[in-house]
Parts: sequence; C-alpha cells; structure tokens
Amino acid sequence: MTLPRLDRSFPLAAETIDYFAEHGHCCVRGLADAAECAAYLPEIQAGVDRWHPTPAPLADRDTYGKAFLQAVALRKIRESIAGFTDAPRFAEVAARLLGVDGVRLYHDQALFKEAGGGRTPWHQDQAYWPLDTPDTITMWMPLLDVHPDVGSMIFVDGSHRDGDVEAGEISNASDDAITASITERDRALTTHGPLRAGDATFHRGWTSHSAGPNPTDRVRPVMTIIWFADGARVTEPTGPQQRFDLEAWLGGRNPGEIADSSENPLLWPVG
Ligand SMILES: O=C(O)CCC(=O)C(=O)O
Repeated sequence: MTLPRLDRSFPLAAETIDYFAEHGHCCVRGLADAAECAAYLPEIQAGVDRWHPTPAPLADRDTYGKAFLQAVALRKIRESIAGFTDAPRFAEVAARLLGVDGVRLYHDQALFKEAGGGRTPWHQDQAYWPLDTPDTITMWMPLLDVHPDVGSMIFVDGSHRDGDVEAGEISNASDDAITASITERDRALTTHGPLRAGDATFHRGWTSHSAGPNPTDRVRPVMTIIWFADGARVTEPTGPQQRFDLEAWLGGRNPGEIADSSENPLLWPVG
C-alpha cells in the first residue's frame, strides 16, 4: 500500500503562533485528515505491537506503566513510518511555532492509552533531554477521534517560561512537584478537549503537562514527534535518564558538540 505523502504546507494562523508563544502550547486542528491518519494507523499499531507483544495486565503496572503503551523510534523499526515522522508538513509547523529557521528530529514515539489506562502524571519532557536549547517541541496527534471522556493533554499555561521546576522524570513524585508548583505560582490550566483524528497539540519541552485516564473501552492511539532547533548543542547529562537519552538519541555526539548526527536529520527546511 502506498502511504500518503505529508508534504503539503499547512496554513498556520498567526494567532496560533502568538498563542503558542504566550502559553507554551497550542492546538492545530486538521493538520492531517482522517484518511491520512487511517493509512498510517496500522503501520504505527504494528510498531506498538512489536514493542509490546504481550502487555502486562494494567493492574500489575506502576503509575507510568498504566498511563500508556510507549513505543519509541518507530521510524527506525518500521521504514514506512518515516513518511509520518519525517513529514515536512509537521516539521514546518514545529519550526514556525518555535520561530526558528530549522528543526531536527529528536525522536518519535507512539503513546497508546489503553482502555482502562490511568492518567498521565504531571511532568516536563525536557528533563530527559541533554540539549542546550529551550527551543524544543512535541507534536501530539491522535490517529482516531478522541472520546470526550478521554480528552487531550492538560497544560500549565506559561510554564515554559519557568524552565526546569526540578520535578524529575515522570512519576508520582513529578506529579506531586508540579501540582505544588501550580499552586505556588498560581498557574492556569488549559486543555484543548477532545480532538478529531489528525488534529494535534504542540507543546514546548519545558511546558508542564498531564493527561486524564481512559475510562472507555477503546484505545486512544496517539503518535508524537519531538524536534529541536537546528544548531543546538549536546549538554553534559544531569543524571541517568539524560545519560540514556544521550546514548539513545544523539547518534554518538558528545557534550559540547552540535547535535547534528544522522540520527537527528534536519526535517525543516527540506534539503
Ligand atoms: O499521551 C499522554 O498521555 C501524555 C503524552 C506526553 O506526555 C507527551 O507527549 O509529552
């Protein structure tokens, strides 16, 4: 089967760019259409099945494990998925939201919240990333319509400006730390509500976020892509989680070097 090419440029509204700059997150409706999502879903599902051939019962998992099945680097284990992850349409939107000339891929990952799956604890993604730039961004796109009882992510408005609130990796502890920082800083929360297949939210690496549980009997299949601004350098890892990311995602580049290995292709502008 020929998969759709996702290279058509998307008309991003100036208000969306302004909203993102102010809040550290935004919603872009209709970035892909239902047919495009339907074409890639079986490929991405196959990637998830490859990572999780026999998932443990939800009751036997910790909070993070209950939140979703996580399947990383899908474009590497299934070539067809590169058509989605490397799509110029998505990378151009990422670059325009960040206000940078170019973006490189950090990695892709599917996050399938299973029927009965738990809530996603509050966390900051960039705590994991040994990069010297705050110009990092994640696209979060459901491949099927999201049920209203599940909804999309919940963001702490403006939290990208706080930088690292030292909540650490995603866990009950990060949930507690960010809950406390929301109260201390008197921050407002925003969710963009239920999304259609192909709508997407974008958030900066330091934007604190969480997601509700899945009380329905249907999986919430979401694909994510993470990019960073071209020109960023690798930093000394601050702990085991960043050491893991340094080895996994930066193609052998060392602290102090530009993060420009072949593992981190320039996806916008298109060469
Ligand atoms: O899908 C979720 O429940 C959470 C996703 C998330 O934390 C992320 O994409 O950074």
